[in-house]
Amino acid sequence: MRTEINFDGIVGPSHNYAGLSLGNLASTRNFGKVSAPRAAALQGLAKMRANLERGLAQGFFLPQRRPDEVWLHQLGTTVEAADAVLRANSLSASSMWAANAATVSPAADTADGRCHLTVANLVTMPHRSHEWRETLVQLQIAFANEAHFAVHAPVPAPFGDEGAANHMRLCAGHDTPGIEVFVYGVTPSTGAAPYPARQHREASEAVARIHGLSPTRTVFARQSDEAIAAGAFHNDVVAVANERVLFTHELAFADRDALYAELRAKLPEIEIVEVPASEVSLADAITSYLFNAQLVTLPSGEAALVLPGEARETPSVWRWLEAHVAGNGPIRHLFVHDLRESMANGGGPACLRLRVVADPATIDPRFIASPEKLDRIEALVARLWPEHIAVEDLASPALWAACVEARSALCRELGLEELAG
Ligand code: SUG
Repeated sequence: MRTEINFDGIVGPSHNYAGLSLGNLASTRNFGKVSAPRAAALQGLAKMRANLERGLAQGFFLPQRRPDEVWLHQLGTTVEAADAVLRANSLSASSMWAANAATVSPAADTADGRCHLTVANLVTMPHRSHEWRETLVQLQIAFANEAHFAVHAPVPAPFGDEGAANHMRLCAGHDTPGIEVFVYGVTPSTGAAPYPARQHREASEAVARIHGLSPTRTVFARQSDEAIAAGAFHNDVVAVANERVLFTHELAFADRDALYAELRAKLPEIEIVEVPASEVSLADAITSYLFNAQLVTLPSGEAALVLPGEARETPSVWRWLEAHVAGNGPIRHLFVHDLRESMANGGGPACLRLRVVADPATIDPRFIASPEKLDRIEALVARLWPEHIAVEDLASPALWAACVEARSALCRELGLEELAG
């Protein structure tokens, strides 16, 4: 049976705070902080385990090989010879944020009745621009069954594509035809743009064509400049959708009235849950990652939000959530997780996962989680992931070797030797 599966990126052993993501306020603010890769990975695994226990289907992607020596070689250098910035760019564990791995259109939406996945090129940020190669390899293994899946290489530069983080799907049920909403940003042509718009309309349009989506069920919406300037470097920092529910901040979109009208025309049963700026400011929405929650449908049919601890610690946000759940709103349950390590780099619960609607039996089982498999991954992480990394450690050959070995050991543990090299 086709169901929604959340694939979480396992946090890699090189997780660190090198402050590489301009426009991502957490990344900039936490530059130079000592990271805790082992705790980071365990926090992510605990979220996966809890979602499994909630009756949700769960998969994972493996961390990528870091330092990325293939990329450094393409740049005519090595990890030893590279300057500190380039070296940090080769060492980021940013592939943990699986919402940026690809854009996924379920089989019910596409012309050929297969689930289509286009790997994101992530060209805007140097440290993320080299993720696509290994992502493509993993997706080609996980979704090799061509009767059910089509995995596409990234759209070419210069059109920036950041994947599912800027894509929402609204539908009556996960396996029924949906409305796919592609959200793009525009860097203003005049004046100083504080931050880059990372998702380009041209890339979104290309993905929609490649996936064979029906134009009548596809929507392109512009992100508000205000949201980008406030630190919403991806739309999933200010809006999230699941089935009939669009949960959004009032200031997420450039023309919200036109967007809501279009969505209501295409899916009359839509429920738009809008949080007004007068109750939760954009700044609070962004520091708390209220909208970067995973909005999921529990086996009971009720909707739940899987939130980061920061949401409970932000008074305006927690007040709004408690009032919503106490009232008649569509979100019935709140689950809070400590994801502090990923959050400090601007990655919340929803950043860490890629949603795929499919029959789990059609996917390579090595990427599917079970409690027993999570036990084994946790034990290996507890043994091999560095406890701490300071920015100065990024120059340490011993750290590079430890990161490569830890990741290879995980690949072998999961029977994915072909990724271990
Ligand atoms: O691309 N952070 C990521 C966070 C991605 C969050 N994903 C979603 N919103 N879906 C980014 O900005 C920080 C890395 C560093 O500074 O080393 C970073 O890449």
